[in-house]
Amino acid sequence: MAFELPKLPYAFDALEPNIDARTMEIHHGKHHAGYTNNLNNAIAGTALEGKSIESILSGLDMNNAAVRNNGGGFYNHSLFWNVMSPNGGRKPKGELATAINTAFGSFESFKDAFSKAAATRFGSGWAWLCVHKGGKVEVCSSANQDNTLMPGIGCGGFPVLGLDVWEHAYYLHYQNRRPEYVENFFNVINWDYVAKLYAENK
Ligand code: MN3
Repeated sequence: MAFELPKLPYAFDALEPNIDARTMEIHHGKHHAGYTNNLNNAIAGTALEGKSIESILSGLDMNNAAVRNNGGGFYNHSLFWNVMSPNGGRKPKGELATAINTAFGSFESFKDAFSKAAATRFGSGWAWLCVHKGGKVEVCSSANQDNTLMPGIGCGGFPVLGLDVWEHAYYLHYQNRRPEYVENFFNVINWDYVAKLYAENK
């Protein structure tokens, strides 16, 4: 069974003005679709065919560039669409809020750490909030389409929040102003979904 491009859970323009419709259309319909097709081509006829994406990434041969780049791209964007919502923003609640406060001292300190990870990732990559077994959360970043499910990448926990800082994610609207894109991402974070991933993977 081949991997399929997941449907966006909202309209292309639903995240305006924080993320513009044209960027969403190209990002989902071209970039994510490309990673999905290339992943399917890379695993066709190999031992990886039929495995879950989590299993493929956690057991990845990091020298397998086609699966590393496209498997990461498939997974990362599937997560990315779901951690955003037109009804997002505000702050996390419940046990996720407690975990963030325990790790960072406050939501504002977490936001600073996450924004710094996103701003200082040189070139293309992702910023992450991860959960470790036991419930501790940590912020890190990774290059290209790598993610923390892969062996030896970033802080190594389960990614519950990811931010794409490739230029294709923001350049049409923000040009070189990555920090402004990161700041506005906080207006659309779907904390209910992040909390669900936290609860399932802590
Ligand atoms: Mn992208």
